[in-house]
Amino acid sequence: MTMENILLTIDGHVATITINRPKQLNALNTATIQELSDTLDDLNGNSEVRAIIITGSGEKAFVAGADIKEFASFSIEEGKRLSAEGHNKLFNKVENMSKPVIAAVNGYALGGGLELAMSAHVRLASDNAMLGLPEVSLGVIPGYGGTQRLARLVGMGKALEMICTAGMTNAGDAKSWGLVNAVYTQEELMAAANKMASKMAKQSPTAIGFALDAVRASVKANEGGFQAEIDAFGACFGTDDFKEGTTAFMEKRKPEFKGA
Ligand code: DAK
Repeated sequence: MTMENILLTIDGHVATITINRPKQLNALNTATIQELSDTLDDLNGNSEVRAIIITGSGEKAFVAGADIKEFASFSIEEGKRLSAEGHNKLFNKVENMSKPVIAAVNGYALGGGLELAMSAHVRLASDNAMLGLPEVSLGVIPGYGGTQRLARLVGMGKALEMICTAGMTNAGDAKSWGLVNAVYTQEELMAAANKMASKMAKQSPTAIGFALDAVRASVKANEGGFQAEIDAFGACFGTDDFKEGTTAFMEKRKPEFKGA
């Protein structure tokens, strides 16, 4: 498989996927989502791999969100379809992996980037990381599971604060809220992620697979929320606010929302 947007290394039992679009702050376009999806399928079927790390290229960003320049032109139907597809292709796939996935959050984790990190089983962050769901500043809502997974991790109050202000939180606050497990310097982050992954890889892969299933079962009852998110996300694509939010981003100005 030729991959233009991600790098894959396998060292012993640990695989590391690096999203590699540093000039776009590793923003997720459809090609990158597809490459991640295919790679995760391969790794899930590779019994030599027992733990997976996902990180971003460079020192500035893990992933600064979905690629705004790409999704700005989507219609309501495309928005809904791509949201549902994205859930299955990437975000649910990460959460449902049979081996543990660690997100090494090495900088901005915004929108789809934070949603990707929240789909992982463990999040470690560098001390320069900034995390947030800025979607409402673009006239859209988190469409890749963020409305569901953020509330699970930090509780409804903090989740609604983060979603409704579109604000970013730093790594220290994110740790105190339970959004990330631990914070390291940029230099220490990958060593810490590898150390944790290696420790996981020494345990019984069968037992870990069952443990992941059991922990996931605790949230399966609430999956209706994901469909509600997909429907609401699609509806945003038909609004003037969405056009204004994405156009303002591309024109590098503040949006003026009319609420329509
Ligand atoms: N998409 C595309 N390009 C991006 C990007 C993004 N999300 N984030 C950054 N870039 C690009 C910038 O446009 C810039 O490109 P050039 O102008 O150099 O060509 C380059 O990366 C460097 O960014 P900046 O010059 O802005 O760097 P700064 O250090 O000044 O600022 C920043 C860093 C992270 C604060 C800023 O770049 C920023 O605010 N980025 C956008 C953050 C954001 O709003 N992300 C999107 C959240 S919404 C969907 C489902 C879900 C979603 C979408 C669709 N479907 C199913 C269709 C989810 C949506 C989101 O993720």
